This record gives sequence, structure tokens and C-alpha cells, in this order.
Amino acid sequence: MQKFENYIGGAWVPAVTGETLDARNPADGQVFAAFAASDAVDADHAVAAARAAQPAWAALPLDERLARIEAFADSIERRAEDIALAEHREMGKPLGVALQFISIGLAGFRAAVAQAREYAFTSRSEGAMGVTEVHRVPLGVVAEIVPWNFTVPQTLVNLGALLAAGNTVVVKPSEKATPSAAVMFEDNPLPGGVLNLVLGDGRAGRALAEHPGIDLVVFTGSVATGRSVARAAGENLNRTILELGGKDAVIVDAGVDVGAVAMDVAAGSFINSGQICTSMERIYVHEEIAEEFVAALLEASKVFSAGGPMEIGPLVDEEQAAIVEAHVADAVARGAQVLTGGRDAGAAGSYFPPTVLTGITPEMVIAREETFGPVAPITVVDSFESALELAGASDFGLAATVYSPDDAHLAAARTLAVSMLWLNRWQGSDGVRESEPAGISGMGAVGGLRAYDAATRPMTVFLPHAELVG
Ligand code: TXE
Repeated sequence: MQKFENYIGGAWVPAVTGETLDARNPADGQVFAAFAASDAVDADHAVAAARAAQPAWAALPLDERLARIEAFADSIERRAEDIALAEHREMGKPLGVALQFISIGLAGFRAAVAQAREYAFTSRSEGAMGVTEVHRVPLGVVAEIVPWNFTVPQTLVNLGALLAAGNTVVVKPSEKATPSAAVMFEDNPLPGGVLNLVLGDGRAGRALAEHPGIDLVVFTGSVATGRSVARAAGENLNRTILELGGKDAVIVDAGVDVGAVAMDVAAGSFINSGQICTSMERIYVHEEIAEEFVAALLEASKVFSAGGPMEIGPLVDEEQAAIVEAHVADAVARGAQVLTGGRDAGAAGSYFPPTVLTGITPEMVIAREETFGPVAPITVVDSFESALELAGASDFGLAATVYSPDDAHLAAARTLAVSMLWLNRWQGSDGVRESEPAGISGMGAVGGLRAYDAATRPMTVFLPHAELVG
């Protein structure tokens, strides 16, 4: 059985206690690997290694630092198939989906690193009194606490700018998806201590969030844990970047191409078994097209069902399957109808088929809390305006998608308080993407040059003219 260790200061080391945790395949519940169960002592060692390496890393000329980071991206690319296989085994993702997202993650990482050349790390102005320089200096040591749904892309999403700006980093992957993170680091060519890996569960995560030697915590995960991370960082007067999931709304207006939109909505609801922070979690459909749309969505869902060309994998574990099952049961108890799907009690593993529900009302749990499963909950509305009002009535504010042929409706959709708004298509962007979650979906602007703002702090240096110095 494979065993994965921490990567600290350029060396693979077991947890100081020697303890391990099991990695379990959700397709059959079998243990296939073990990994270090780190605690505060291991976190401490990793932070010390990162701190020791940081000054020399920040002192490298930018070109050299960027070349080394590029070499790290190359090392991941070479191992993409091994990493995808690990993701497949640890959390059930189909291999093709894993490979596709590793490639998207790497492209985003390389683009973020390249942005370092556009960023004004120093600016200079001269006035009557003297010369004022503003330097964007690295924060120091960053902890990245990563969830299980996309280990590699989530690790990479902020990492490029953090490293390029001269920070060193300690990564803590989720205990539900650890092997892929370890494989991702196996050929890491960065200097020892620049990028460290601490494996384990919430104990290791908490130790990093609370560590006084950490200058920024980048966290992606649940709202509850995000609040605890922010409290811990606040105690140390440190910054946090938090991405805490969503309850993304979708509006399907009258007059759209129903077949095409239904296919997009099926993808948005079911890809990665609905375990995407920007999965479609609330679907508001105009009554004029509701019947036709529901029929088309049921047809489209077959693409993702067992035997379909994009058959989905199991949910990450039984705990997640129980959450999804409870949301569906609550909806049904309050009057929703299951048109397809629902959990098959006899199935082995934590499989949950694509599920379409109608008759969803705002008081249902499934209309309010993140489900994170392959469920499309539909509410039929009598106007675009009421759809927009319902879409906006959420504590979350991550993303939303609006399908409409009406320009006035698309303009009105821009009032939604979200970090990403997709119009007439789910996902993507062409060009620099900057965003910050609204509401309880998190905080901290990321993407483009904002990522460099977040990875640095401004420092002003003033040098008076010689004749003015007494
Ligand atoms: O998240 P946690 P879980 C949502 C989704 C899911 C729910 C729970 O709804 O059902 O969160 O998932 C580490 N201090 N999302 O339990 O607990 C932990 O080890 C510091 C949405 O996996 O938030 C892991 O590495 N760290 C999300 C990471 O935090 C701690 C993606 C996330 O774990 C910690 C995943 C602590 N006190 C889940 N306790 C998205 N936004 O995409 C645990 N951790």
C-alpha cells in the first residue's frame, strides 16, 4: 500500500508522531493508501522551513524566480496522468474530468505567473521634497488550506502569484483527497523550503491558521471552517483569502433555446457530481417554457447517468452522500417531486445519480444551504423579475448564470451580488478575471493583478533631496 509523507524543507518526512490516516476510494469504500497525520509540531516545522527559505527566494531576480516556477508547472504537467489517477481513486472523479481540470489549473497558473511581468512591484515619483518610492514587498509565509473537490486546480489557483511575488508557501490538502497533492509535489524542482506540504486533517489546518509565523491564510472550504480560520488569523492580525462555496442561482428566461440551455444546466448541475463551488444549485425557470425545459433537462441528465457518455463518479465520501440525501429528503417532505434520480439504497460506494427535483420553495434546505451534489432543484416562476428576486435572496454570493434573449433582462441581472456572473453560458471567461465573493461566500479579491496586490503589501520609501537634509 502506498504511503505519503510531508514535504518540508525539500525532504519527505513522516509526521513526528508517526501517525497516519487512511485514504479511501469512494467507489468501493476500500483503503488504498495511508498518509501522514500531521499535528501542530509538523506545521511548526513546515512554517520554520518556509520562513528560512523566504529571504533568498524573494531576493532572486524576478526572471530567475519565474523560470523556477515554470519548471514546477512543467513537472506537474509531466505527471498529469498520475495525478489524475490519484484524484480518481481518492474522490471518485472520472479520469477525463480530472485531466481536463489539471490542464485548466495549469494554464491559469502559468498565466498568473506571467502577470508578474505586468505588475508594478516598484513605482517612483519625484517632488519638491524628494523621491518617493512605493515597493510591493512579499508578505512572507503563506498557508494554503485546500478542499477535496479539485485538489490540483485549487492548490494552483492562487499559488502562482504568491510564489512569483516572493512568498514561500505551506500547502495543507484535504484529508479526503491527499494522494493527488503528494504526487503533485513529487518532482517539485523549487528550492527546499519554498513550497512545503503538510498532510493531515483539521488539526494540521487549524495549527497553520493559528500559527503566528504565517502572514496570509488562503482557505477554500466550508463556511463554518472559513469562519474559524478567519478568527484564528484575526487573532494574529493576519490576512485571509476565503472562498467558501455557494448556492448559485440560474435563471432560464422565456425565449431561450431550451435544448441548448438544458444541456448547459445539466453540465452545471452534474459535472464532478455537483461538487464544484460554482455548481448550479437553484434553477428558476419561466413558466412559458417550464414544461419543455424540464423534459429537455431529463433527457440531458442521461448523458451523466450510469452508462452515459459523461457518467459521473461517486460523491467524495459517505458523509457528503448523507448531506445530499438529507437535502433531497427535506425537499420531498415539504412537497417537492423527484423526476429522476434519488439515492439507490442498494448501490455500493457513495454513488448518487443525477437527480432532478421540481416544486422547490424557498424554505426548503435545498434552496438555502450548499448541497454539493448532482441535484438540479427547479422552481417555476411567472416572470423574469420574480426569478431575479429569488436568485438574489441568498446569504451566499459566489456566482450566477442567466439565460435570456432579452438585453434588458441581461442588464438587470448585473445587479446580482456575486463574484462571477455568466450570461447565456455557464463558466469561462476570455481575458483577465478578477473577483471577490459576496456575502458568506468569502472575502479577498483574486485573479489578474489583484492576485499580486493580495500577495504583497505596499511599503513607501522616502528619500529627501540632499539640500533639504539638515
Ligand atoms: O470542508 P472543510 P469539508 C463545502 C461543501 C461540503 C462542506 C464540508 O458544502 O459539504 O464544505 O466539506 C481543513 N482550521 N465545500 O468538511 O471542513 C480541512 O482539513 C483550518 C465547499 O471538506 O471546510 C480541509 O483541508 N483548516 C468548497 C479544508 O479545511 C481546517 C470545497 C476544508 O475542509 C480546519 C469543499 C480548521 N479548524 C467543501 N478544519 C468550495 N468552496 O468549493 C478543517 N480544515
